[in-house]
Amino acid sequence: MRSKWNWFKIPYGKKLRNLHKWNAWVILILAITGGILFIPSIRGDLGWIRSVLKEFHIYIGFVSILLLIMYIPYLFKHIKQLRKKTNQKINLGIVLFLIIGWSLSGVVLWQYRNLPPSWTNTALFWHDLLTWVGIPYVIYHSITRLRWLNKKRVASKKESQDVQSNDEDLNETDDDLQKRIAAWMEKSPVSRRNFIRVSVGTLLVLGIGPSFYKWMKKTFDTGGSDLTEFTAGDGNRMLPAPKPLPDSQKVIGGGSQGNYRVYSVTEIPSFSSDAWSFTITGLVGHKMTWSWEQFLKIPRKVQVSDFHCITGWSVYSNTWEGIPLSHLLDLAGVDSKAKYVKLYSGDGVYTDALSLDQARLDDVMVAVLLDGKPIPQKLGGPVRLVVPKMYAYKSVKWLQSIELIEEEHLGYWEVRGYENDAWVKGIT
Ligand SMILES: Nc1nc2c(c(=O)[nH]1)N[C@H]1C(S)=C(S)[C@@H](COP(=O)(O)O)O[C@H]1N2
Ligand SMILES: [Mo]
Repeated sequence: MRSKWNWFKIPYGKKLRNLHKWNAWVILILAITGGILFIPSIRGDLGWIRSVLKEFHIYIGFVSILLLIMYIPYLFKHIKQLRKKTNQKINLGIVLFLIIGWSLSGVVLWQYRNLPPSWTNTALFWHDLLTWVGIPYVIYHSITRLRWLNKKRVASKKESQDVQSNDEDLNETDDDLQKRIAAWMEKSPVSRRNFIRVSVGTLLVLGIGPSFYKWMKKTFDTGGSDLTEFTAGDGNRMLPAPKPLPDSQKVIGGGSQGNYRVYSVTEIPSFSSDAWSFTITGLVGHKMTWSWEQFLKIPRKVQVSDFHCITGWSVYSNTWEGIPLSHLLDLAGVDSKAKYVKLYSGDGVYTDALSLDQARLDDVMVAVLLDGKPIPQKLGGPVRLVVPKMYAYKSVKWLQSIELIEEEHLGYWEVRGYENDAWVKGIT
């Protein structure tokens, strides 16, 4: 190939067609990768692939922004040209709104480490909402504008004017199938087209509507109603039930604001008090093991704190009741050689670690109750760690064992690309 490809020398119409085609591919890739990243139940199965997928999604997101920038010089000409085509103008407006919204919120989510949670919360909301609305719209747009559906219309238009709109561009291969379709469309093109539009629209609404509704309900319900549901359907059998302290009983935080997304890298484990124990081992004066009954006798405290996941969601004003981690460390007596606190989940897979200084922060808690109720299985009960000033991947669910160690340990997600430094920006 001798001739150099030069974007600026391509005719306007072809430029728009190219941009449209590339944009379609980019959105398809973003929809697929984003969809996979969104599904909580496959986080564990994905493992490190998740981190790579997320990075890939971000790169492709930048490609999408680049295409938007490449389009801007032609925006006004394009709008002018669509003067009388109201539907296409509306479509253009919707698509631009979607792409700009996805881009802005995406950049904020990408920069989460440098921004306070309120920003990422808002960005995640818009990123999700635009996806719930935008992807069905894009699917509808792609199906109802398939070439053969518009064949007749385009063909008749062609006589009088040049066809500028890229997706109406006609590919004139006359194979049998196309002929048959053309004949079929000939009979009653408009009603058939409408029939297909209505069918596609209905299928999309029926297929995506329920999940969208669920998402809306979760998002706009700030009462933490999932907590009630999780508690009611709890699979843990921990007896006796822990008795809440007065502050916990009163739920002094006023009840959790927002909903947890239930994450687990394994199947959600369930526990029974017969088989459950809590241990502290490693570089300690006395190794400790508690049964559930013994564990409940250790004095607890109540705190109200917020909970932030790096993916952009937060749950505010949780009333936790539990044992300050520093108190447990004192009971075991930390050896002078010990530098880190390694945390083991009862799921047998998930671990994380804190430095001794971090572990001794006064809001780092081995929690047993949330909003006055035993922590349900899905949220890490019977016992989970909470580290309010750090991103929630440090808050190990189903915590059952603590080991004091000398060398640094990288936790489950840290090995798979998350920063070991998990401080949340903008909170103290
Ligand atoms: N054992 C275990 N603990 C875990 C996780 C996990 O997958 N397994 N996920 C972490 C992450 S990334 C987050 S955001 C929170 C989620 O807590 P939730 O499932 O109660 O919402 O738990 C953290 N602790
Ligand atoms: Mo997370």
